Amino acid sequence: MAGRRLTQQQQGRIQRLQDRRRHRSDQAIPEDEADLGPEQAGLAITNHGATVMVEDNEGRLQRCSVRQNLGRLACGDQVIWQVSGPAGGVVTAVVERRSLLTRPDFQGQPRPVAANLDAVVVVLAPEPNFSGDLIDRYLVAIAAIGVQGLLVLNKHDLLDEAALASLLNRLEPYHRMAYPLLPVSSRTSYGLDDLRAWLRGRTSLLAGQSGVGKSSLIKALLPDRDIRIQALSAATGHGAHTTSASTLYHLPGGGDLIDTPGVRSFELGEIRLRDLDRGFADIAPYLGRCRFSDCRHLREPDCAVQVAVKRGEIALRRLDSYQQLRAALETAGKSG
Ligand SMILES: Nc1nc2c(ncn2[C@@H]2O[C@H](COP(=O)(O)OP(=O)(O)O)[C@@H](O)[C@H]2O)c(=O)[nH]1
Ligand SMILES: [Mg+2]
Ligand SMILES: [Zn+2]
Repeated sequence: MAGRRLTQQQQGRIQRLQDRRRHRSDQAIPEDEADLGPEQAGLAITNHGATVMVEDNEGRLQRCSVRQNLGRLACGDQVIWQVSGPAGGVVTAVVERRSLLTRPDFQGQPRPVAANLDAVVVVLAPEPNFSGDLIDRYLVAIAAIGVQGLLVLNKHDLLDEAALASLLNRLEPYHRMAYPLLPVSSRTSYGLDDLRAWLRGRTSLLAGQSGVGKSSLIKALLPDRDIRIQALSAATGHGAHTTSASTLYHLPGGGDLIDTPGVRSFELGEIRLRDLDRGFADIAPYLGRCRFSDCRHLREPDCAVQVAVKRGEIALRRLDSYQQLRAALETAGKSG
């Protein structure tokens, strides 16, 4: 699918190039259009509006402009680029994205942030404490963009056995839904090898409340991040600006980590009512089994969801959270 679309785009471009060459003798052609190098694959590492840093197949950074018709690129985009001069190139095509995280811009329009993600790591900690509702919202948002969710419980070093057991008990509904849960400590490095193993072979980003330790984890996972930032700053000429833009890093043990400073606590965003069930894999199997097709699972007779709660198959807290989110989405008019 992705290949076919790209091929069509490429065919279109080749056709246009040939047309231009035919007219070359009698028409002025912009220099960058006429003298492009061969098409090469690359990976968008970071995006500064008009300029995108593309990593080429040899791992070198190429400063590229972007063809206007491509729209805004996201960090993690796989691109086709062509050398357009001594100092860089131009991105001429974007491979179809397998997933896309967007964030509303100042006009409320969705702006691409991270493309081709495989997973979002939700970082939790005993301090600041987390609410189940917050986790549920993250998981709905994660399910809506079609990527995997991983729960990481950071600051393991602050927990004695009883406190850890109590937190794990609170997280039990997620464990039942087969979300992996990794207790770690960026301070003592406890569990970090397990986290590295999980991240290997995936493109991930870290999300979570302020103060849970995301920056500390990124530091632990990416020992040469500062060197990379310096290289990016030098290559873009944007100086320290790079640190505030979403950036893709290669993890030393394999896998990629996209650092998105602005969206670490991303909220519901583009979520619609129909996304809700995907984020509630514990409740979804019972929906549609109630006596009334428009059952709201409150006090209706023969409600399959309420029966499942009574049997302990659905945690009551999860149903409350589902009802709250549903009401919020209906109020916001996102019933589509
Ligand atoms: N005890 C303990 N503190 C941690 C750990 N990881 C981070 N912290 C502390 O938690 C605070 C917030 O960390 P930070 O990485 O800035 O969190 P962020 O806001 O999610 O990026 C800092 O004071 C860190 O030193 C950990 O594993 N154990
Ligand atoms: Mg931070
Ligand atoms: Zn019902």
